[in-house]
Amino acid sequence: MHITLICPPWYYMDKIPIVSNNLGLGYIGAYLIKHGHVVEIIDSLAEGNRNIVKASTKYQSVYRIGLSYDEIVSRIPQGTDMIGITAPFINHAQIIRELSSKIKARYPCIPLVLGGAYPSTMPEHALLQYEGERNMIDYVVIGEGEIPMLELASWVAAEGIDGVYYQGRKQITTARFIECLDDIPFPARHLLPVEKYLHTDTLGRYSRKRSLEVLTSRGCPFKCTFCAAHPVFGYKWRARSAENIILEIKHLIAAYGVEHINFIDDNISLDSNRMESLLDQLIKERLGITWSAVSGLRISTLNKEMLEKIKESGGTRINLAIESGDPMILDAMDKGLSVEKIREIVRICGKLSLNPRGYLMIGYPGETRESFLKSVEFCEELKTAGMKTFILSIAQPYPKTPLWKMCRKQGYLVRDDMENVLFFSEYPQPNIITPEFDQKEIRFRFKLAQRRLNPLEYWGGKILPRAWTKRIIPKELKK
Ligand code: B12
Ligand code: SF4
Repeated sequence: MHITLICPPWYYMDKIPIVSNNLGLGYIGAYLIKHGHVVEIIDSLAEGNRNIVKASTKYQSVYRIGLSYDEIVSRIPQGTDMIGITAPFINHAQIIRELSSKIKARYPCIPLVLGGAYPSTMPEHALLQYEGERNMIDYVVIGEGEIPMLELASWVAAEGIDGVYYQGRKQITTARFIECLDDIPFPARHLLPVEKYLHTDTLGRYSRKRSLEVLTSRGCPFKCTFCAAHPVFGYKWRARSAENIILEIKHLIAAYGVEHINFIDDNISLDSNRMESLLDQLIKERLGITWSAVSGLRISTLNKEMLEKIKESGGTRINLAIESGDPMILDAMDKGLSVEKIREIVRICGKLSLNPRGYLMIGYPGETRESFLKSVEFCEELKTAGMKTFILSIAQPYPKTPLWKMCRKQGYLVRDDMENVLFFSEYPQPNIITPEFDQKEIRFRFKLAQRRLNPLEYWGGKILPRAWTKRIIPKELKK
């Protein structure tokens, strides 16, 4: 079969030429090619990331970044038998509707498959993209896409494929998880516009070093109440061997001259033996690269020996998932983390000059003014112990998470319209209000935390959202 995979345009709050490394499409493409299919990928985000236009969603103005829909449709190669679109976020729903309707208008008979975190989390919502009487999406894939996509391409009847949902199917199932990740090929980066990814990090910032993303494990056994990772990769942690990861890194160095690796795992250090083995090999092989773990390292998995190896192996920009400095809130989040452990790990990082950054969440249900201040004071203490800066966000209940279920039950949601809900929780736009706080109070707390913890990003009473991004906004976009 000839399959065309598409990364759609994105909505974003800032006017920045963002890219995605598209590892999801890369993995699916490589898997299909391994089994004899012909694959092409249209990365409309990276290819069109200078095409930034204002767009309106139900509650907020955003920017739409990427090629126009007509341009995407015109790039679909003749002879395509099946089209797959990735939708990594729930707020992609509107874009998916618009794009799929354009594709179906031109190619009504080509089956359209949708995968990613959005359909995995809200399959019914994702499937029912009507325009008049016509359904835009033929199949929705829930969970890992490699096996269902291969089976669809191999003409296996859809009713027999786990993780494939379509109109008329009664049961929603999740795709079979790939048990041995070493068995699947590396992402088909040769189909992607990799040159466009090399100098832009995951948040659209300029990266001096040639950098690419690598995924070394899937799944996470923890149940942090706010986390939306499980609908795609599940609770069972599956990991690639250190040898397999080193092979991929060597390939990236040889093929793309990569100097820095961004590991994007949910939980890269869960198994300390595997993590140490990976670090040992990075040290032994002297690959001359640096690396970071963008999603944050789980503090409970770290210790002094591991941190020393992280440093020696080229680990930079260490992000620590702290979330709160109040033990009561940490417990409410089911973080399984104590403030003593946080303190210990930050001190060691400080001594090793690892300059960690901490994730901090504001506005979790139960957070009173007192517990918020306790959290900020704790973070100030961490700054004196070696924490470089804090990445602040406002608690956002993503669908199907325990936090979302609880907020719904308690009537805490400002808007229960997950497609359109204010998605950009690092901005002061709270979607939770509780007896302890309203939206105004959360904005106040956010600004206060920003001023006390990140004074450089706070100026004259105004938060400078991503002041650093200005560095890479091209002149033509600064209108
Ligand atoms: C890197 C990352 C980012 C990067 C870039 C994302 C990207 N896609 O490149 C950045 C930093 C920009 C980012 C931003 C955000 N992110 Co993010 N991000 C991630 C992260 C850590 C890795 C994504 C990734 O590449 N995974 C690896 C690939 C292999 O997985 P995948 O893309 O899901 O693909 C698999 C399946 O989904 C499926 N599949 C995917 N596409 C397709 C297509 C077809 C046709 C098929 C059949 C199957 C299929 O098969 C693939 C292989 O098995 C994930 C966590 C995670 N574990 O995935 C969170 C995650 C996706 N992000 C999340 C969130 C919440 C956000 C933000 C909203 C955060 C914020 N507050 O601003 C923003 C949204 C930005 C926006 N414009 O809307 C949530 C998604 C929640 C949701 N349900 O929508 C996740 C799951 C994190 C979490 N634990 O909660 N993110
Ligand atoms: S936040 Fe991290 S540790 Fe917690 S469940 Fe999600 S991936 Fe696992």
